[in-house]
Amino acid sequence: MAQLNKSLIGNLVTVAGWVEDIRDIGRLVFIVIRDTTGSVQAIARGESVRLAKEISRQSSVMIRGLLKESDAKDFRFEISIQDISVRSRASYPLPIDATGRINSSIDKRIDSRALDLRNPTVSTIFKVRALTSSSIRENLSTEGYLEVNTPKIIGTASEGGANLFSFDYFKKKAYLAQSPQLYKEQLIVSLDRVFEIGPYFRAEKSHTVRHLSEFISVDTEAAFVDYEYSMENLEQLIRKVVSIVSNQLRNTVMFGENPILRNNLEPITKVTYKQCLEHLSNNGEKIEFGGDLTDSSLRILGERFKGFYFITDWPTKLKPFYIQEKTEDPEVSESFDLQYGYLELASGGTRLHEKERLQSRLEQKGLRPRDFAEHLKAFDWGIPPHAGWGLGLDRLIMVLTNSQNVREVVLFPRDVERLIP
Ligand code: AMO
Repeated sequence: MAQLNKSLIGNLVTVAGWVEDIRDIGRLVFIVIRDTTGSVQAIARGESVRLAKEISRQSSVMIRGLLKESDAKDFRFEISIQDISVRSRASYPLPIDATGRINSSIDKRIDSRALDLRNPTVSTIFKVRALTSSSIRENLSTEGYLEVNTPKIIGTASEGGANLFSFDYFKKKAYLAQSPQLYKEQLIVSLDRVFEIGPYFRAEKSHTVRHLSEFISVDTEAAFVDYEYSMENLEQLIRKVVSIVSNQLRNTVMFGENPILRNNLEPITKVTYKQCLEHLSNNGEKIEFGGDLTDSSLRILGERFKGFYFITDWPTKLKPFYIQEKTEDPEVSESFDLQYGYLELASGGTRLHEKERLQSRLEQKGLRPRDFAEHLKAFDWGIPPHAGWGLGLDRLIMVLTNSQNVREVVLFPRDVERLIP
């Protein structure tokens, strides 16, 4: 409906869309027609009443009529109908109420996702998602990062660990990539700064509101920098994205309901892992140094540090083999996670770039250096010191749209239970 404007008032216009609502009051029929850009009210009188009464909600129609200014509070314009043609009839009963007035469970909605997207509150989430991706692209490109695409079908486990999907690939065993980690590091031999936005796959049997089997990650890697730079770079990106999204959503319901869009972002606090343990211990949750932060402990931390915060300096043994330890305290690593309340949004760090140290770290982690020979050879080619991060796009969109379940922000989510639609 974006094409309708004041200059067209008094003219015959044609609009196409779906019928969101019909109110039949006898001699008049009010029809609300919507497309992805908005809605308009059309009124059938006289001859067109008979045609209007036959239309079912959610059918696709084309309407021709005279454009007027509307007195109704929800509409700028109305169309006095001269002609209606039904282009595709919606057959009843429909599986869900696409206006969202009658609530359906997230599962039922995803089963009929294409129809669910006719609800403007739902489609707005995906507009935010598209805007977030494009502003991330634009910002990283401006910062000198080159967009790359690394393979998703891989021959060896990317980071070690057991959570990989494997399949037969022309009689060889292949895997779906769990992250672009090894490739993005190898590219640092020559490309200086790279980023990728792509799908990754994790065969984790997690039944939670934040885990998917297929998720989108934004990954960066940069040469001659360390984790302090990486955190700063991620913070700047988050600030830009939040400001772009809040400007765009200023006039929508979603804006009013979301504290991060309404308030100016404070500088993002940094808390070390050790400080987190102290806070947890003061709140009755005792974790020894080296223990992972459990779901319940992250919830306690999320209460203390509202909004975005970094947890830095994780124990080396908790982090993957490629993360560099601190020279002055090798038990602690140059690493960070970006949190939003209890939710982990990103992780990153300074990488090991010396081959011997990488090899011995692989061994310490119980991995075999020879399984990583393809990767390790790049470390003989003068690879610069480097650092980077991986940010879960789906989780960031949860935060930006104030959604409590990651499935809300993914068109066709894949999880332990779901493989269709
Ligand atoms: P990590 O494994 O922490 O780090 O993943 C990075 C971010 O990706 C998101 N994420 C997920 N989102 C939804 N469902 C999942 N199953 C899932 N798994 C991860 C999270 C997480 O913070 N290679 C490192 C990154 C780096 O060091 O550059 C990595 O993959 O938001």
